[in-house]
Amino acid sequence: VAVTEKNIVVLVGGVGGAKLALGLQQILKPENLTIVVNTGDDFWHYGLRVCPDIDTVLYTLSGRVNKENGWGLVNESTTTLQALRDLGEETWFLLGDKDIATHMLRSEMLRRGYRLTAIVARLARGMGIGANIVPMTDAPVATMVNTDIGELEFQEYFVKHRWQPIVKSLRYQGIEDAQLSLEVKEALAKADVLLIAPSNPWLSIAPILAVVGMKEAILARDIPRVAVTPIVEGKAIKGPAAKLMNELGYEVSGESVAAFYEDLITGFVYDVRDKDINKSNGTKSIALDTIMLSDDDKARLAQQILTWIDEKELA
Ligand code: FO1
Repeated sequence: VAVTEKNIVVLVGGVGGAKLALGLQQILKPENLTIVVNTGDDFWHYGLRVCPDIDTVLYTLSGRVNKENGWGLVNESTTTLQALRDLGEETWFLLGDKDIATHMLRSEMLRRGYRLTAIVARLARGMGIGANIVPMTDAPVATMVNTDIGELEFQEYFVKHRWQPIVKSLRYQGIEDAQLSLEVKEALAKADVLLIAPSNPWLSIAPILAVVGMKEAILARDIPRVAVTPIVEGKAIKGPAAKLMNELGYEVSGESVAAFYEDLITGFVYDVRDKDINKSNGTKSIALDTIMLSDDDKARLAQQILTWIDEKELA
């Protein structure tokens, strides 16, 4: 089978993960691509359920994303937010007017008893996306960040405090009740390749892997399982990955990320800029240009990864 006929499942967080998902969308048939998204960043805000990573994927794959930020909608207005400010609210979390419509529809459907998986499918259809976007679980999970100024909800840590507090530890509240959905189970059962996007291993991928039965369902499959580094030359492309690794006591490098995934992966994609990669841990690796600026870069990287997997048969 040509690589583009294979079923690909990719685990993603926010901006970096959505970029690789867009690359994959460009080279795969929609029915062959399933994107499993972190929901640990989700929270209630002004009565609305906000799912930042899911929306980043939805907006990116539908061509609606604000490319400067990597999240939120393009051509957005903030009249509602200004009205909240006029009422004396702090409004540290930037909600655009059109973005609010997404949260309204989602919150209303949740109140009517729909599962998050069905809601995301509804939103994806509404945005004309053919690929399968599935939340990691239907249960509410909240990434809680234990810092030097106390325990913070994820968006308080990330947005309100601009990821400046020093992180001591993380926990995923509600994870013990988070089951695998039928949709995630089915996608993993028929996957020919599993990819882990260049998302934050601790903030984005670890919550996905912590869903009850997720690791087992992945390891049950004798398929290539390949992670892409979010660290290039000791730095994160975007966000707090490098700062967080340092605070949690890891060396900030692709090798550290490969070691973090060691039990799970059969292959690892480093960045070409990191020349002296240590391949001693037995995982097969390749160095590619992992920095995705243009849409062509995203398709190119996706194609290079799948071609490498095809040639190496990394199972
Ligand atoms: N990130 C920010 O840094 N500041 C914001 O005000 C902000 C608002 C926001 C609204 C909707 C949405 O879907 C995402 C938003 N993000 C914002 C991104 C969000 O914090 C994500 O969780 C991060 O990108 C981490 O994945």
